[in-house]
Amino acid sequence: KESWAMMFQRQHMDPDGPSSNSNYCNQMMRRQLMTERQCKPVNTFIHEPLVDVQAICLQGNIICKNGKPNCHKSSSSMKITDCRVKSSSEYPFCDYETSHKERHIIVVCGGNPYVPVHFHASV
Ligand code: UMF
Repeated sequence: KESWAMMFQRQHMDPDGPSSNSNYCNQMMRRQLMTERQCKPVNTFIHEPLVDVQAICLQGNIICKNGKPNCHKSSSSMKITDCRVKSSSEYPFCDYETSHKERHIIVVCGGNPYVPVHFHASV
């Protein structure tokens, strides 16, 4: 069974990316199985080494939007790509807008070892 930590890696880690084309999100959202039951509306891929993303769980502890204390903000900005489904997209033909950014990211950490389990936001 897929753990929360594995699910985070599948949905949010692309350390070797992004491939330079504007179809990035259309390809990656499908390849990483986020278009199976519906088109997942918003999803961020992180283009940094996994160890650097895991280290965020040891950095700045902040309160999450839901009031829980286990959100962590990266001390440095990270290369990310935001995928947002277009309003014209119609399942099963999921069509995404691709935007490459450099932002601090906020992840939710959990488990033992204490690792990223959800992507919360970029700021
Ligand atoms: N989400 C992102 O990937 N990036 C954002 O900037 C904002 C949101 O909050 C619900 C879902 O929205 C999260 O799913 C996250 F993937 C996405 O599976 P997750 O990580 O909890």
